Amino acid sequence: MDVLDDLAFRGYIFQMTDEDKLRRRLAEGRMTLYCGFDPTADSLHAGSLVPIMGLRRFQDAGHKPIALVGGGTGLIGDPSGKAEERQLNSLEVVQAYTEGQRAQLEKYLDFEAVHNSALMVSNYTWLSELRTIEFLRDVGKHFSMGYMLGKESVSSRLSTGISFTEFSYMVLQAYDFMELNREYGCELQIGGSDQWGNITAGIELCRRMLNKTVYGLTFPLLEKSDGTKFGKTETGTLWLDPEKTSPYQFYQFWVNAADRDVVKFLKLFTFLSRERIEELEREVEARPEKREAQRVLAEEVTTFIHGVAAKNRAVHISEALFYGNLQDLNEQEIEEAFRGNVPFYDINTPSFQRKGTLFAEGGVILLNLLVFTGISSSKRQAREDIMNGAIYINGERWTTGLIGPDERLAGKYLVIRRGKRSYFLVRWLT
Ligand code: 485
Repeated sequence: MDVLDDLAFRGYIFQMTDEDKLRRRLAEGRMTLYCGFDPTADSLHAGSLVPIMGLRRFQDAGHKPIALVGGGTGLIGDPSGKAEERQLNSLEVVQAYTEGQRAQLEKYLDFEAVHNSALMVSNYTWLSELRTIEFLRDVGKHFSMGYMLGKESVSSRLSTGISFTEFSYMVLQAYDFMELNREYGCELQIGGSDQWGNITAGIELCRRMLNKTVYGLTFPLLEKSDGTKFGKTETGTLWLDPEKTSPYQFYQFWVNAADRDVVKFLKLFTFLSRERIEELEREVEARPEKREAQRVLAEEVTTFIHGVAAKNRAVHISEALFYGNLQDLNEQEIEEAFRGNVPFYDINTPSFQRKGTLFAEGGVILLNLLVFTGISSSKRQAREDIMNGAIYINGERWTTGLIGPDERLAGKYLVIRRGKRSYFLVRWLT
């Protein structure tokens, strides 16, 4: 299928410059395109998925993608979509973020393809070499005040305030497009809809300074059917770095997609064929309770981002938790499922042991464990919780006073549940 038709089917297109011309140009043969990512955090997040996968879809259709990391622009701060002036980060911080994002982006594009291998660049390379006088004379002359003030990113900030630093941002991004056109023949820039102003500024600059026709395409901003922001979990942002959001948490995010969102997500976030997606769409209609579409979505996205081994682990953890077979989990899986997700107690630390007597002949005294950890709010509450059968150890209801050492999962963990859904992780080493 034609790449633009495929992108349209998948909900990737918000705006394009001169669609007919772009279509004809794409049909003529390999095109080089780029998308820029500013290093404003140490990891990319769910919001970067559509742009990354967008580059990848163009590459799979035979075109050459450039991933640009904004080592230079990240030092300035894009006002697009921002209600307030940004806090500037230091050069060291931006450099560290740049390297982190570079390493992540490297995993998602093919840098070994014979004819259209991907490229990775940082605009610090050329922006840091610019000289003020030349820049203002040669580039600045092409931007009228009226044009710049007319951009949404600037006009929306005139009443609240915008520095010359952020005001100038669009010129730097425009300069990038020109640089990439000169250096690599890059003809298309893609990005989220908030980037339209910056992208068209670059198109304008290429026309004026190089007399070249180049193109722009933007993606819609994502919304969930319930109106909440896409890409947020209970604990915050859905990061692509497995240290910040574990593959299990990542998988859970997608498994929990609403029926009203899942088909849209399958189109945007998987490489499944149109036929397969339509088949899954019929599944959602006919048997929503089976959540087949959500499962396929979660497996596909998790595999693309974290690889097949991490995906298998996430599936295994999810099944063990769902059926209460915690014994099936190995040490790594227990940590991935719970650490950072639920309250964690290391009962072997001196500070914990100072709380009182925890160990007796034959194991840990459950009542004291519940009180010292705060899992139950008082001794009386702890007694009640145990008597009412509200306490589960490793998925089993626990009504006796002691927990023996053999109960430990992987020889070191106890997973405690109080009531229906409050989980706690206890590490017990000796
Ligand atoms: O030449 C360029 C230099 C920098 C950029 C693009 C081209 C980055 C761009 N100004 C930007 O700020 N992008 C955002 C970011 O990096 O977080 C987001 C956009 C989003 C999507 C994504 O980057 O808000 O719409 O384009 C890739």
